[in-house]
Amino acid sequence: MKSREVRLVSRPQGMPREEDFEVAEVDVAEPADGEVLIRNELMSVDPYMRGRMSDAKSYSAPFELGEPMHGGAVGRVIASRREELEEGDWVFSQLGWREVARSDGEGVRKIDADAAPPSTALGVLGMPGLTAYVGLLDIGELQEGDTVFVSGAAGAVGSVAGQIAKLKRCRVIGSAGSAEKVAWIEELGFDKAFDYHETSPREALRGEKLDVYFDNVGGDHLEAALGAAKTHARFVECGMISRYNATEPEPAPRNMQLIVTKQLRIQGFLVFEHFHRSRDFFRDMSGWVREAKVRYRETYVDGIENAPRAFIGLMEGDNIGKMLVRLNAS
Ligand code: NAP
Ligand code: FER
Repeated sequence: MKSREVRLVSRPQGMPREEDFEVAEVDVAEPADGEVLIRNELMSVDPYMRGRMSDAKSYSAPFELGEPMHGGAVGRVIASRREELEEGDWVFSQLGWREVARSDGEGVRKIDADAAPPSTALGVLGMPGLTAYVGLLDIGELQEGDTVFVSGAAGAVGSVAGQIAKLKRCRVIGSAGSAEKVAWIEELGFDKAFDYHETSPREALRGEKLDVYFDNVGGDHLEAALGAAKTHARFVECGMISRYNATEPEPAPRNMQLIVTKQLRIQGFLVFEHFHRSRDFFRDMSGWVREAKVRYRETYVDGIENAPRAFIGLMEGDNIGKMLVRLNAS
């Protein structure tokens, strides 16, 4: 069977370019005993993949040049020689960036497509949602009535983090990169929202006293949050996307002494070490989504040939909510 896959062909310097990727057609063999074939319907592009495109030492191995990349995907079983999977089942796997995946079942998990749209397994009910949940509740130790600032607030993680904070009766401030994004997070109930291209984070946070900063951005946003933090505030260091494509060292934050004088707790975390919370997360978040207490949006790019563009678009802010690639648009 024919399938197309996306390979990394050169390690990006700065912002990735479409030439750093190639889309190749390959033959996929019939499944052997114990194997399964999956036709992916949707694949995820996520900021962490930028790290895997570099060969700097990290938590996990880099993508190999000339090999298909991988990442979260949902699809349907088209042939199975495994007990627990049947043709037609919806599954989640880490075998994204390809149309058809052949697998020995490792990391393949059935999903209930009647309970929630399969796309949500890549967003609000998947890794990004878990990141928001663990980050705010466990790392940030969110308390009712806290004042919380979320950067990257119209993205997959940030939009969920802000809504969890609203559910916990917090005052929530969010930053995002366009007027449309600001309008959306205001609609979600954020108490204050600003477009950081129009108003600097420092100006927007003037007069605010933060208990918690949920950082997705780093840089000037982090500097401004240090300035606006209360004594003993907690900083949840989830991501620093303003740095992921940088080629020069960062000039900011320039006010790190405030960590001492305000006795701040600044903690980074990776969701991979918090999968033990998946069950609690899934129970709570499914309920919140069902009751529309947490709302979500998804931005779709069609066709595997456009997956590199979708990834670059994610870095440039093209998405509202979760960025996904739809592989079999009819
Ligand atoms: P996302 O927010 O849905 O998409 C990325 C967004 O980042 C873009 O839409 C863009 O929105 C914003 N952005 C890009 N460059 C920026 C810049 N220079 N300054 C400010 N904003 C910029 O992605 P996500 O999957 O939800 O991830 C959000 C953050 O969480 C990332 O930092 C990611 O690395 C982190 N993360 C961490 C973990 C973990 O385990 N620690 C897990 C998942 C995600 P604008 O239009 O608003 O600029
Ligand atoms: C992310 C940014 C960085 C993320 C993970 C990392 C899961 C780090 C990964 C690594 O070092 O392997 O958004 O999300």
